[in-house]
Amino acid sequence: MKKSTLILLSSLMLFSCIRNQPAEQKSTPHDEKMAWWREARFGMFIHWGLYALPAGEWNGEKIPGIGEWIMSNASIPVKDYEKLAGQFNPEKFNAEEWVQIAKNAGMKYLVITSKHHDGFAMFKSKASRYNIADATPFGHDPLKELADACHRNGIRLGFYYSQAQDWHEPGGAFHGIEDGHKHWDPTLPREPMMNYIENKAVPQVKEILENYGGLDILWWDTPYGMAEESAQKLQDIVNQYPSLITNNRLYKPWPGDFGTPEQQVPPTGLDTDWEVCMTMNNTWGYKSYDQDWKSAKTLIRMLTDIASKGGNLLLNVGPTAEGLFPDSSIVRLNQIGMWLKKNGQSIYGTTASPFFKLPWGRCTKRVDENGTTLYLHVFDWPNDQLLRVPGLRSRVSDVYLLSNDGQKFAYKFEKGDLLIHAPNVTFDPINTVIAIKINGKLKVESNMPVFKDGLIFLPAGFADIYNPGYGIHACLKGSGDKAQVSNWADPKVRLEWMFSTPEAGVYTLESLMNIAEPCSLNIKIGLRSVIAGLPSTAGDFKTIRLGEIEITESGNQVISLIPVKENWKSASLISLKLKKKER
Ligand code: H79
Repeated sequence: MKKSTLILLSSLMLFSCIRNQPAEQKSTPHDEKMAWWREARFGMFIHWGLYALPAGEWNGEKIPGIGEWIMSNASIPVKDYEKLAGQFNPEKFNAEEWVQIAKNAGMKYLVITSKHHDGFAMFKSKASRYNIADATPFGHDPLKELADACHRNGIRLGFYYSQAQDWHEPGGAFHGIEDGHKHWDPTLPREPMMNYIENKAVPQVKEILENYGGLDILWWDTPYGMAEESAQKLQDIVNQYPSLITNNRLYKPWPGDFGTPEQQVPPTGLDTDWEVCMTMNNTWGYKSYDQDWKSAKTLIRMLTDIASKGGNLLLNVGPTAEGLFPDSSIVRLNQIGMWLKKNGQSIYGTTASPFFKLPWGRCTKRVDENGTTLYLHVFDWPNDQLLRVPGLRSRVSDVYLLSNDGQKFAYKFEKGDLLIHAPNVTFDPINTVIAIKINGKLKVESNMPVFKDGLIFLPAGFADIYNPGYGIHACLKGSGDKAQVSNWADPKVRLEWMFSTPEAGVYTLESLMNIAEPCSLNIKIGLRSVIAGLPSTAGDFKTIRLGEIEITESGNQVISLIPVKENWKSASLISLKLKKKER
């Protein structure tokens, strides 16, 4: 073996799936504040407001887009939208029931919209009469009951507060304000945003932090038009609550306590704490006719995927104007809860996977005074009775089914991999969790693709798929050798692979792809890039030559495939190969 290859291999030993996992070091005050949140892993988002009444329809017309945006999307005049308050009477609202559903789903915290962009406060407010206690026949404060129910049940509580957008106020922001657009309602006079910040946002934020027995989370959103000075006024209030956790959406450059990927799961972990917020259908606020529900399988695997990357999932429910959760939401929450009752130990309080990629599923880990446990989340149960755990270089003392520790699995080590004997029974078709007790120190050698036999082979299953929050999502279909990136229809979607090569030089690129119509891809490694023209493959997978590219330095690399948006239609991809060109 060449010396360079040796150096490369040893540096790979430390390279895991998480690009920047926080080191397990002494805990800081920040760590102490975040401890419960990191342990929790799974929370409920609730979007509830006046928009639940129109439920996605205005004047008999179905309004496209997310339901809580109906006022903006349908350009509803402020005075017309206000009238909804007169009809809002959620008599079936039962705080205890909501909290029980969340708790039973295995959720540890709840974040509810105290005021969304429409400007209507769902709590009793002295700062503005446009609130549920003063402006509706319901006439009292449901968030007070919800807070009490959370406290009774040991569920942590957060409020969402739209600090910048407020479509009801002369000084509130709206979509387009930064580009100089006008509010859709010309009868709403304009005022400086600071008036709104000082007279409504600041007093209301004081109210919610004071009146509910202490919030655990304050969830800001869409900082359109926010000046730093405005943000600072709100931050000054937050600073009086040292245990309060806030997100990164108060003011654009400010990181807050956690990052907030919305409607998308990042392909790898992030440097900071982070929480994916996600809907079960395609809307946050209730829309009567949105029946495009994600399955329990998708949601359980999503929670697992997020945990394996070190993040939290905040999963949304949009209650009706009567105060009920949609049945389809309840059914899914129940199924997730049943899975978590058996397998929760593999999610709560776990940290990110030490593996680069696992072709059959995901991994989470727990390091505590009892040592290290790896939880293998098997999405695709092997049909050759062999589950390969790549590069596990630790001693193992036990391998068993998490939901039944009497079910042990035989195992052996072979060529640096751990092989687990998987019987011909699929224990859980959604996600079977196998626990591995590590004896001593955890050591994993990365299975990141490397230069071998003159080429670098990058399978679809090893790709990082960067999906946009709002747009068409590409996904991995199938598993193992048959895995393909499919539904790659949105040009905002890019694919990346990490790999390593000890050999700088010129490489030719080819890919096994199925391409609907002629289009082009921008391919980048480091500072080099090429544009590849792709022919149509007439409905089949074909090997396509993508040209050549220079790798200027040996070592770890990232290759990106970025659609050229002008002519992008749709493609699927099975693999990418880089072959070293002999000179
Ligand atoms: O509260 C939920 C959403 O209402 C809020 N954040 C989550 C947690 C949110 N605000 N904006 N967005 C999400 C995404 C923005 C979508 C947009 Fe558009 C698409 C802005 C422009 C195009 C919606 C549709 C506004 C105009 C058209």
